[in-house]
Amino acid sequence: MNVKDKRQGRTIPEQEGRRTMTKTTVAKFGLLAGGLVFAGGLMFAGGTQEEDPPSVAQVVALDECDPGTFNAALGPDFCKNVALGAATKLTDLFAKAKAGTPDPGWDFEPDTVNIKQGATLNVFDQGGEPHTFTEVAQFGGGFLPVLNAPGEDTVPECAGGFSNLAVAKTRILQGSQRQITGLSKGEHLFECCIHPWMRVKVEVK
Ligand SMILES: [Cu+2]
Repeated sequence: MNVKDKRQGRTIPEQEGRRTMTKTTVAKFGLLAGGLVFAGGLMFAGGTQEEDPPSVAQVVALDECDPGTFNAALGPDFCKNVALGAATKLTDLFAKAKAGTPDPGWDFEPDTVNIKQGATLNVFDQGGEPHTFTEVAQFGGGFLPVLNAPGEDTVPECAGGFSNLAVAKTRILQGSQRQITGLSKGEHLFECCIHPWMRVKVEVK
């Protein structure tokens, strides 16, 4: 991800850069994959010259937050439940996490994603509250100790919570999506830094 930031950091305002970086990164990575021989000519043509456009894989974030109890504690409109009748109260969510049996209604689906190098991962928050989709070296605890399993420490990638810009950039608000591009071949682990039992393993071939 740092590569993208460096590539985009030159002239584009930071906010805009963040929004546009996925598209341009796809284009650039695609071009690199397509062959550097033609790079000079293709650079101005954008990403449309690829013979096989990168495929897109979908991941959805789900939850069953209860608006009454969540919003009383976390602010109005924090939770917009879309689970049609299924709802977990905030205190129940805490209790289940503390017991080491976190609520399965908070979930990324699918749990494992297989993509080819160059493909785009679209992560859509179809739940009622915010999540993060954060790459981690190893699965572990998020930045809210109250939601971590017993004895589970915060992983370095989640440390600091949203006051850490690197974590904040991985946040996905309800009803919005985040695109992940440029993943190298091999295994990548992603988790939610708020609800750390929400985990996805991405295999890039
Ligand atoms: Cu979450």
